[in-house]
Amino acid sequence: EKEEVPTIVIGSKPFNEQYILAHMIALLLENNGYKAEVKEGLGGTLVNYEALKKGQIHIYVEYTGTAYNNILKLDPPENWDPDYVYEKSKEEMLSRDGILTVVKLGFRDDYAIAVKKEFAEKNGLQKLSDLAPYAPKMVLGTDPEFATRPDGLPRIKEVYGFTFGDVKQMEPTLMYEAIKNDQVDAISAYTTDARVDLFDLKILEDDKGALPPYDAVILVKKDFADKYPEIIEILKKLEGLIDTNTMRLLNYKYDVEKKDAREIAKEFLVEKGLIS
Ligand code: PBE
Repeated sequence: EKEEVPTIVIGSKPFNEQYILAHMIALLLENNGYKAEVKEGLGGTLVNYEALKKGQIHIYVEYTGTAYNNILKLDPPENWDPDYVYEKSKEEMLSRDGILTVVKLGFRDDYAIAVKKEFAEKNGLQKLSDLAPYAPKMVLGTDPEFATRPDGLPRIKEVYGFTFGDVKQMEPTLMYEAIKNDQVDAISAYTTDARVDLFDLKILEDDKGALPPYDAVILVKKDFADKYPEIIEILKKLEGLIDTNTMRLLNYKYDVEKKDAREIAKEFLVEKGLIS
């Protein structure tokens, strides 16, 4: 083990891929002789970001649209160009907070409003605009952030002009069961979650382009990166390695097959030849 380097602490938000990816980073570092510790479900977006700024954690996985809107509070551009959102958030996190975007993992995990397929078919719903006459009578199930984030419900209200009759906030993983069991009528689904298809949900097309793209990126504090350049080189092995379908499959193993996040991460890295 590399004695001079402190234990590398990896934060995560409280959901499937965040656990899997945090363990993936930890395993990769451990395989290279470092000590690593995963904080599973440390908190939401701002808890992880603040902890990173303060040096309480060293690494976590964030999403470009989340950084742009929720962390940096930047105004939405005319059109959401994923490259622009990536570049702009990368630049601003670095200049404002000394946070480095080191790797784009290769997948997007977007927010999307989903309803039951059955409900969509019965009412001829294809896109978010179609929901306007129904929403005031519907209950939306969301994660703890979507209802208040500028890129969440407030943005939908602003662009589409409707709101839901009621909003129930819950842990992300519970949204899918909640709609399956008719406890809510729509959810703020994550597009990498396997349960969208498995539970016969329909994602309503964001026809007015309200919501941003969310490319997954690894964030590290710049002073830490400068001090330990080898760690950055190791993290770069994850660049573009996980496409959206792959992430959905890994999440399936966690949520449906009930496998351990660390095991899922390990299998994946072994299969890719990145750890032995
Ligand atoms: N997301 C979409 C959110 C939750 C779902 C992954 C971009 C986030 O963690 O910011």
